[in-house]
Amino acid sequence: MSHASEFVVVANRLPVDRVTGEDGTASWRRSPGGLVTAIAPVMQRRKGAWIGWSGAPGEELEPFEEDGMSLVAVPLSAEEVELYYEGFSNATLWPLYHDVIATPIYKRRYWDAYVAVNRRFAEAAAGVAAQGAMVWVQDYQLQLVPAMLRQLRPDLRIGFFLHIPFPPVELFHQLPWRRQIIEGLLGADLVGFQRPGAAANFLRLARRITESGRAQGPVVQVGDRQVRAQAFPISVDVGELAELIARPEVRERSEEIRADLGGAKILLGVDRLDYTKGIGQRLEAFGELLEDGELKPGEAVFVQIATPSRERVEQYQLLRDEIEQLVGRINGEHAQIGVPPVHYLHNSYNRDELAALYLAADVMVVTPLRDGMNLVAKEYVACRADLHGSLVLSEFAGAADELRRAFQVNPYDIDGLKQTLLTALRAEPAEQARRMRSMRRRVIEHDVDRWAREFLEALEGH
Ligand code: ADQ
Repeated sequence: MSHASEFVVVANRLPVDRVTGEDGTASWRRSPGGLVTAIAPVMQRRKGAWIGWSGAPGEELEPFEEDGMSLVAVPLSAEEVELYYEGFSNATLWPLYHDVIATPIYKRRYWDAYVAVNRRFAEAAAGVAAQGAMVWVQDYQLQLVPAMLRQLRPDLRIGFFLHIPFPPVELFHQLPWRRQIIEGLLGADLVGFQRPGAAANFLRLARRITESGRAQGPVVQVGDRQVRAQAFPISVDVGELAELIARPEVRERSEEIRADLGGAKILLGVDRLDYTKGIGQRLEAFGELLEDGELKPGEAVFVQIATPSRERVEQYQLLRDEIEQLVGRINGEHAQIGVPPVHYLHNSYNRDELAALYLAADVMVVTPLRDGMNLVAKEYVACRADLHGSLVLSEFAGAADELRRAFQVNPYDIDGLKQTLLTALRAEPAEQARRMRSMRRRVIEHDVDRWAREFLEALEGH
């Protein structure tokens, strides 16, 4: 492999999904999502390469070009998917970094695989980066890559961005490999987080480990290098969403959804089916409002879209059963024929359908128990150019820092959540518009392009 790329992104997954045509031929399609959209123009301008797993266990692929990007697949065996991805990434780090909502599983076999796979990603990056190139490593699956890569290629400028929360010292200290993770991250020149509090948590830990004491500003001294840690709140592709909601078929679909639901007020949840998202809490609160008679069946419906996620991890299987039971109980108690109060859809939808749902929803309910940012909240705001609708938002989502005019809520407080749902449902149009206008200003000015630009400028200027 030649050392050719001036800009390299390293992420668990490649930014493309395989699609199989009707004639059985396979091709690639750019994955949906803001990260790819934000980074693709930079990739195309700077002869970029993206390093990631294809998503198929055991698959070996030659580097290929797609969409003006050069893609380098890192192979993972089925066993590595189980130990590094489902194990250390999603059964150890994910719950630990989300306030131990579920109990993290600490297994040495998981850790060994995490180290081996991180090394493979670092070697792949070292193999494609041009002299002095900029490398941007993404997320919790690859926290050892910065230090491994620096050792292989001290000439590179290395950035790292964590998409999920970074826990307080007291929780992080549970991790048997805490020192290695911090040292891994300290291989970067710039470590980006969603919230200032996360950057502060990291700085505290890093200063303790390096015994560097308090430095000036948000930096840690590591030998003769300075590592900077700072918040760069991620955002959505406002332009893409504006284009979607302008399409006549999206507007028609939104009207159709409203008509299908019989003119009831619509509360909407859109999440990966994950125990951090607070899906149970919001359904519980809605069920109690029906129980108490605060809401009449037919007056309001709850549409919960839950994308299947990490289905081989046990905690996710348990969660699915729990949510499905809860939905069954609420509908069993409160449905009238043809009018179930909860519409639960365990499926993934395309962007058109999501935009139509956002446009149809009177109240968007985003109640994570902990969330790095939560893009759904920002997508809803970006779609409501009509200034209608209310956003109920957990104070434990990163988005709460910016969306101050949402109806903010502590999702553990079921009474508070019930009250907030009612207030949001009953907000006058003028109040909805006031809140929405202020939130839209923030999201429109701070879209995902700006996020990528600010991170890369900070890295370049480091
Ligand atoms: P996630 O935990 O996946 O992301 P989120 O930020 O809400 O959470 O992003 C989910 C994305 O998937 C959104 O763009 C949403 O539209 C889409 N989506 C959700 N359900 C869908 C469905 N049923 N069909 C189709 N699309 C669906 C992690 C962190 C977040 C952080 C992001 C980005 O956990 O805190 O905001 O990364 O950094």
